[in-house]
Amino acid sequence: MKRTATAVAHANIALIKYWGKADERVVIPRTSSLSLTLDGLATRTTVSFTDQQSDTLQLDGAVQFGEPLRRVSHFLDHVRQLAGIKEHASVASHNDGPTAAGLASSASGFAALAVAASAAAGLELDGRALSRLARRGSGSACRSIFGGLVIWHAGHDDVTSFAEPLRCPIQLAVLVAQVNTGPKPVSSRDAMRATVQTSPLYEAWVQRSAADLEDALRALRTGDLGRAGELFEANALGMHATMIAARPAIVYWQPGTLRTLAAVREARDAGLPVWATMDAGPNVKVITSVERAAEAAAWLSGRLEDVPVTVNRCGPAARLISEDERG
Ligand code: 2P0
Repeated sequence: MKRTATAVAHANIALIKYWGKADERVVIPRTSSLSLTLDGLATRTTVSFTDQQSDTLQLDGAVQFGEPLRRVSHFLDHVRQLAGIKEHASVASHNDGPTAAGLASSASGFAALAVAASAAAGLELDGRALSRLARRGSGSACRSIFGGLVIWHAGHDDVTSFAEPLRCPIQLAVLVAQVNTGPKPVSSRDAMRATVQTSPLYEAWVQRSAADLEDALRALRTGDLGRAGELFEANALGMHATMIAARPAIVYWQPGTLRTLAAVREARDAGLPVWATMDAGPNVKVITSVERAAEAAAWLSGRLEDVPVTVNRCGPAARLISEDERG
């Protein structure tokens, strides 16, 4: 058995969002979602099964205890069960971007962990099986197993809830406007649980999201970025409306968020093909076409001097890397 493996995976940004679980234990979502895997914001993770007494976790060089270690160890229990092994593992992970800032570090993190841990444990899993495995670590991670445009079928159990890549006739780019990259006040996991349990707007968003997904897929297939962009923005703002209506309210927005959203509307009024989306944090991601991405980033940077704007294109699938590539 190969005892050590290293994998790299990239963050993904949802275009039609995942927000709320039907089953918390194995992470089955209430809605299907659609995402774009990015070329930046990577996580590189090495897993080694050894004769040590317990699992260990290092994140960007810092030894982790408590909840982060518990979550990784719980995930490794499932890998051990699939592989029929008992050894504990040391896990060392490095993020390109900030951790837990609503920039999808758990997506790239658990996707890289799924690929590295399964290989180190001697499992040979195909893309679908890897996506199902990653999903148990963090829902959005199942989409980072694949590159480019990816759909996560909600399904109804562990077997039917998986991600798969889709062909995308439009070359999309995502600008990330970093309003604040500090850790978020409430984790996505806790925030979505509270929304499902207490928000009177949640069921309406779930129903609308199914229609948004169908309409967005049709718009992408026909090359209609304008229609797709409207749906992406509406779906994300609707998701935030469900959170704001939760009791107590979950408000990730900051003053810089509102300024950035206003700048995106102004850019659109000025003829740029830009639509905003947001995740569980104050940062704003802007969906545009690859052809207009540099122009849109320059326009937004001009308006938002204190908000750094980076350009991301479509990125690749999660993959194992060799000793030489580990750096
Ligand atoms: C998404 N987000 O579709 C949505 C939009 C944030 C807002 O998936 O509890 O870290 O580990 O399954 O995957 C963030 O949620 O949550 C997320 P868990 P996860 O990208």
